[in-house]
Amino acid sequence: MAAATLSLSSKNYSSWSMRGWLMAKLAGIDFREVIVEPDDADARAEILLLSPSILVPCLTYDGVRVWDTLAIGEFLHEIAPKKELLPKDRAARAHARAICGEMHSGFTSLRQALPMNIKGHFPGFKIWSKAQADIERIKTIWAECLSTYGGPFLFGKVTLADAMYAPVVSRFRTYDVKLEGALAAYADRIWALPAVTEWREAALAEKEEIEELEVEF
Ligand SMILES: N[C@@H](CCC(=O)N[C@@H](CS)C(=O)NCC(=O)O)C(=O)O
Repeated sequence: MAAATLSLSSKNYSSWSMRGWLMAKLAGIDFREVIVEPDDADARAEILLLSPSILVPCLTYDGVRVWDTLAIGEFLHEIAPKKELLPKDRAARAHARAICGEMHSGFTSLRQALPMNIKGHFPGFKIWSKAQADIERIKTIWAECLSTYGGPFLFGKVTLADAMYAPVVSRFRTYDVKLEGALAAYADRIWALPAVTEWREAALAEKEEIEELEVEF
């Protein structure tokens, strides 16, 4: 079997890369990272070859090419069922899929106003109302999951849902979004996961900076 590959872009800025990578780590597959620089024309051609959507991440596994993070998560769940990347219980699984879908298709204000930037830290960052509404919705999602399933992760054990929301934890840290109690503890737990630690250490070691995301606030 050819080695699996996962195309990624910046570890500091690319939240979808982070999600796909964390999912692959949770699934325990062996894979080679293919880092592509989206601004570079040659690299874009390379991404196109790897991923018909011209987006990262894209997983190639055993001759199967899967792009789009939700599809990657579902595929990994199928090939590594013992890892229980989605909850065993059907109702909990439906709940997990719903909040993964919500992350995948929503929270556009949060994404625009608070782009992922692991290296950045902007204390006292001013958050506009639409982004605040997204933050409140995310807090509600986390609180409901933690109280329904008892923690320590959203559905008890770590699942795809935690991978989907891990970049949000990063954004909250970067833009000084305050959390309390169980939510703060959950965010700290995500940040301390070995895979998340590995990812953020690699992000900190990255040299490239995207100027418009490095504004002084
Ligand atoms: N819906 C896609 C979103 C992927 C996406 O937007 N990826 C961004 C990086 S975070 C990208 O590849 N952008 C390419 C570019 O900007 O050229 C998914 O779930 O994978």
